[in-house]
Amino acid sequence: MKLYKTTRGPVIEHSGVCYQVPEGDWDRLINLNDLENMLIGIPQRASVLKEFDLKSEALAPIGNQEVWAAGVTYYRSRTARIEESKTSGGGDFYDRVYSASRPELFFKATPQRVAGSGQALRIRRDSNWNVPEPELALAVNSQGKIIGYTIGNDMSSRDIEGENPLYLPQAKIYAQCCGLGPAIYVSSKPLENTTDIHLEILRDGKQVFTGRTDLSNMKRSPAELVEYLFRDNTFPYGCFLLTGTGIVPPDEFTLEPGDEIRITIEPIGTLINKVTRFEI
Ligand code: DO4
Ligand code: MG
Repeated sequence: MKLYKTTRGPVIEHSGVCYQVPEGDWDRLINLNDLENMLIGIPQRASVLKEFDLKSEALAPIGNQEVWAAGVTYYRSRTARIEESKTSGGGDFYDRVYSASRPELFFKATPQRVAGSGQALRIRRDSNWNVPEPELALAVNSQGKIIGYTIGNDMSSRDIEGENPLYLPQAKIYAQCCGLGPAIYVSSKPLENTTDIHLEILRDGKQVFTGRTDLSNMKRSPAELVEYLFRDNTFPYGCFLLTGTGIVPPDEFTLEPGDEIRITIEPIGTLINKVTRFEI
């Protein structure tokens, strides 16, 4: 069941048809104990939403939740970061965190730094090497239960992080640094290991990069990441946790203003964002 936050409040899409969700408060809704069953019952009870264009009315599926992210959970991310931080001597840290039992977890975004599908994401004006990081995002309620899945884009400035690993918050947290959406795929079942993550980048309508990975390449389980995140921490509204990237474009690639980033994870959908640099 796909749950959207829209200009008309929460909406579910079921077999191509949209229905209004009776609970209009997003934070309360995603923290309901029996969310999945409540949503499953809606098509029998509610009337179909008419004259409703999901594409133009959907917002980022976030209310007051914080966005966190895990790092170096894929071998590809470890290797790319060892390479980019070679001259700063940061490489050993990435190798160590890849094999340690404690994962790398970092704060990624407040809700106002998040862009939904169709909205613009930014690259920093003081960076010349920027990439999208396409990641499975876990929607977690205040009790630490994974209630569903969405798509995250952990936009990153590789030159800033590569200069010194301590610059990571600047490389990763800035205005419009995080894509999220288009919907939460609400499910109490874990996603299959074969679930594909696909990235496509278009420039002037032409493909300039494409890459894919799947969840079997992720070194840590979603449950393990959530368990660490909730150790000695509370999230009264729940939170989102991006699970790390397994797709890194070649070193000579950098995003440019005007590029379109498309990240697809079925059964969630496609998160589409254009890149800008200056407007905040
Ligand atoms: O270690 C730095 C960040 C890693 C990251 O964001 C990722 O692996 O996705
Ligand atoms: Mg990342």
